[in-house]
Amino acid sequence: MLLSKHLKGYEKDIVDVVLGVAEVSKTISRGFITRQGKTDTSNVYGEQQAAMDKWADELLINELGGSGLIRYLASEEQPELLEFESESDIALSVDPLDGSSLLGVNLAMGTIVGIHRGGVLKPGEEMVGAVYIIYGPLTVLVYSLGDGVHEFALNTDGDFILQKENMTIGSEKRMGPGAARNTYLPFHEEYISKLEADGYKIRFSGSFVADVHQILHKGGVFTYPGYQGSVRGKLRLLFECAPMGYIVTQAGGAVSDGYVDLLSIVPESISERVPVYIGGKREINLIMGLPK
Ligand code: AFP
Repeated sequence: MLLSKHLKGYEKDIVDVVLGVAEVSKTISRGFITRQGKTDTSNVYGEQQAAMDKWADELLINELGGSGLIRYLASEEQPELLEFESESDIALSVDPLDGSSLLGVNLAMGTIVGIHRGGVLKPGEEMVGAVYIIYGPLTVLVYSLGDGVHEFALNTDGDFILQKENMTIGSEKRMGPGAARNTYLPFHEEYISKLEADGYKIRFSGSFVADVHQILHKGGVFTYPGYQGSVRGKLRLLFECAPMGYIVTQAGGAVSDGYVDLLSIVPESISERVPVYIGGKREINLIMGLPK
């Protein structure tokens, strides 16, 4: 089944945005071969931008912002919220290319899109949906608009074809522990030790979107915790953690900052970082129940 057919029945403005994201992702998937380098600029987090970061960001801004389909776009690669001429109330929070530091080693990376109405400074539980694309051996698109999680793969005709419908998170024991062990806070050290004692195997590539995609399929937990030097961790609430948390929650998993449901957190700024634990309910309940 084609993505466009699977989307029938959802609100047309949302469908048009999901299809627009899908079209931009096809262009991004073809851009890697000629954009392997770094630039001399950094984003607001002080991270050097890859050529692909900036190009993917510009594509999403120009194609979606110029389409009239959206009113606002917040991007990990932009310092401020962008506003466009549009009758729409749709607002997107976007990581144009998560995992771009892996460009040189050809590991999977992806695009993450959170879909909101009226603005982005709202808790993730108020999102109307989320989409992510993984650029790997396959280019896959996963979306949820509040009625299950569904996965598509890009075929040689340039169409996204349904692979899995109503996905539920796996139950294997895999973990992405995050940060550097010598900087762990005591409760995170205890958490990781408990998982290791229970036989969890490490799966951590350096690409949040790809690592979470693996946890969604196989089970377990990904975490990028608060650590000595940054108690708020590294990953961004709006651009990474809330959209992926929305999808994993829709698949029967859960997401937390270690204390509360991450989707209940109201962002104070578009650039807010947050510690993240995302995966099966068992693994998330374990961290939330640990004394801190
Ligand atoms: P890049 O987009 O700069 O590669 O960062 C990726 C990321 O934000 C997230 O996808 C990874 O889980 C995390 O950083 C890895 O961070 P470390 O390099 O500190 O392990």
